[in-house]
Amino acid sequence: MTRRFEEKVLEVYQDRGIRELPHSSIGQEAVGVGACYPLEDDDILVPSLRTRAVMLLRAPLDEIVAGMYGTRSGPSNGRTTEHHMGSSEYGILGTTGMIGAHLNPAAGAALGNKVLDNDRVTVAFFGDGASQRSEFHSALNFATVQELPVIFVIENNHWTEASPIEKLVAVDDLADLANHGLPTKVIDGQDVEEVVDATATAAQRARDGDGPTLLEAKTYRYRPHAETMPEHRDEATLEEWRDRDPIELYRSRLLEEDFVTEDEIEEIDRRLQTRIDEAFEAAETDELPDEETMYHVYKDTEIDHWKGVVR
Ligand SMILES: Cc1ncc(C[n+]2csc(CCOP(=O)(O)OP(=O)(O)O)c2C)c(N)n1
Ligand SMILES: [Mg+2]
Repeated sequence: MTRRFEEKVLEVYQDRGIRELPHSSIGQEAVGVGACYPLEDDDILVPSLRTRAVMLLRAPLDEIVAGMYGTRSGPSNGRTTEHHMGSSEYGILGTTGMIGAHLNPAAGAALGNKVLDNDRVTVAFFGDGASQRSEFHSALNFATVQELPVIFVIENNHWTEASPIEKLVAVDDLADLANHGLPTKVIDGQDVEEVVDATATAAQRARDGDGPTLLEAKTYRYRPHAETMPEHRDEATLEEWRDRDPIELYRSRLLEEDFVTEDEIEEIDRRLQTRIDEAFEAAETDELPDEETMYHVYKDTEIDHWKGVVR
């Protein structure tokens, strides 16, 4: 679903534009999907700028696409696009434009659930770039000291916009930066089952009251940082990662194990494509929000200026 959805986003963006600037997660889907799969419906999810799978898992497709178009049926009724979207209804804490700023709120959500003595786990996703922010350390330290039910998942796609992570840190594994006394595990982010297993173990630990875990999932994005940005990475490395495509890997495994047939996979694909196409059609005709929607968002909002944003 995540792959087909993102392909559609790119197609529409290149063809006629949408309000949101796509930051594609193509290539990284197994991290978000795998980490959410073993969770309960009322666990709290805190996505990174790129964890597209989180919204797709929890929110109705029509609402997500409306969010991308900035129209009134989106979860924030047009106040923000899906890129930084949250929804208390769907148990998703929205992130902000500040990389890493969602990590302390994630620990806060986990503290809340601990105080309420419920069984809910919080899972926070963030990139390798966000691991360079001070929030990484304050959130991990606080969560460890307080034994909070939270899982931190680094989506290490090896690049922070235009900077390779190897130029930013002197360690091979970012997990080695997390010297805060919590368990850490480096996992293959292209292997969805490995992500599921690691998250299931971390979730159990959190529910047992034993505290947080940090998972570092090694992965790669196939697209540039965002659609308007230049490509800084070399084609050979990209090709190596494409050879370990998470969806192809899992598809081959399922076929080898006779778990599904080619026909069944094609049928699933067709069904998804139809649902996605319908959601985009609905968003094309959805209305933009009323002017009042913008009140109390920005001080002294220039409504005319806002209207001038190209759809
Ligand atoms: C504090 C801060 N610095 C810089 C930026 C600009 N910026 C937006 S995304 C990004 C890269 C983030 O890299 P990473 O955390 O690895 O996530 P990825 O884009 O690779 O998924 C940067 C530098 C920002 N949004 N916030
Ligand atoms: Mg990155």
